[in-house]
Amino acid sequence: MRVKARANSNIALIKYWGKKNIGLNLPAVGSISITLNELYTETSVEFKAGLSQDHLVLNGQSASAPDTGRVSRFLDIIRKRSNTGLFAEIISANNFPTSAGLASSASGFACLALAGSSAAGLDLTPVQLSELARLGSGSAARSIFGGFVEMKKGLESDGSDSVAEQIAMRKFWDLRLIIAITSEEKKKTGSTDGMIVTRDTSPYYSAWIESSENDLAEMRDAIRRRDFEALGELTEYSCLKMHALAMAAKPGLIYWNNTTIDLIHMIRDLRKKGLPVYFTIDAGPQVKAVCLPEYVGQVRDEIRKNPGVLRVIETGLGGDAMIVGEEN
Ligand code: 2P0
Repeated sequence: MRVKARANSNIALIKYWGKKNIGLNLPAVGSISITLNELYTETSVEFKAGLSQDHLVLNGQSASAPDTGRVSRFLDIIRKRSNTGLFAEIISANNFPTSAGLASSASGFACLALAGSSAAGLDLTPVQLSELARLGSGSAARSIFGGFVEMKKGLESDGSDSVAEQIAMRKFWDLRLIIAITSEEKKKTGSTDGMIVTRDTSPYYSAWIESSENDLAEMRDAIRRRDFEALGELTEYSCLKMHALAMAAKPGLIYWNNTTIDLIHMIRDLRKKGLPVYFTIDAGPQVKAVCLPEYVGQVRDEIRKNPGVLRVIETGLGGDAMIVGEEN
């Protein structure tokens, strides 16, 4: 059976950076994200007799060996759990730039976990899907769920409690994100490599780990109270703390370009002028402005004035990963 799924991307408000176990992909810290409605991956998977290897079509093209290898290793987990030896044909597409700091691995592996496990006949619960997705990419565990999501770092050595859970539904609080695309290039250092060099060399790593529980507790509380200012301040704080941590690695990781920095200053200036808007930035140069619905137009117009902004994507909060098609 060919199964097609859709999963939304997400953006962390409290960031994940660092792993305590590379093999099981266990995060060293928990994280809190919002799931994004307008950025998604759609993937269909069919395990087929007669294939001598997995075949991946990514965004309309036969995928590179490294991309196919990462997907194949992930499907090996599904093959083992479902006792199938068949290889698969995987067709996947993002509706946004791949590997440019827009969390394509988050929506990608969440989607592959759902489509792949269903195509293999496994009927997993959302929590089991989250655990499976985590093995593909840490942030993917969060993209199984819609709305406001917390990823737990977990205590078990086998990773069974290192899963995400929804902490509030999308309709609980209508937040908007305006994403400024400042580059469509693939980033130079992927997140996994960046996290390893940070853990091994950044002198701020232990402080990052120690302070994370407090950040998570404060963000949970800000969401519960629907306190936008508290959410925004914490979001910028966690973003800058993560980038400072990574910049202090050897060699230092700099994911930003000039426009990224211009937009940071611009967003803070807008706030001084009374516009409630905050930024966050992942392991890439795109700037994501968080605001309430009534300010979307003003924030978008201001961001567009910067000549380094290639285009802008607006989104609200999205829902759970879901199956969108099945055929025999
Ligand atoms: C996050 N990022 O919390 C953080 C903030 C980027 C910056 O999770 O190695 O692709 O596959 O577990 O999930 C991006 O890293 O890393 C990420 P892996 P992932 O969203």
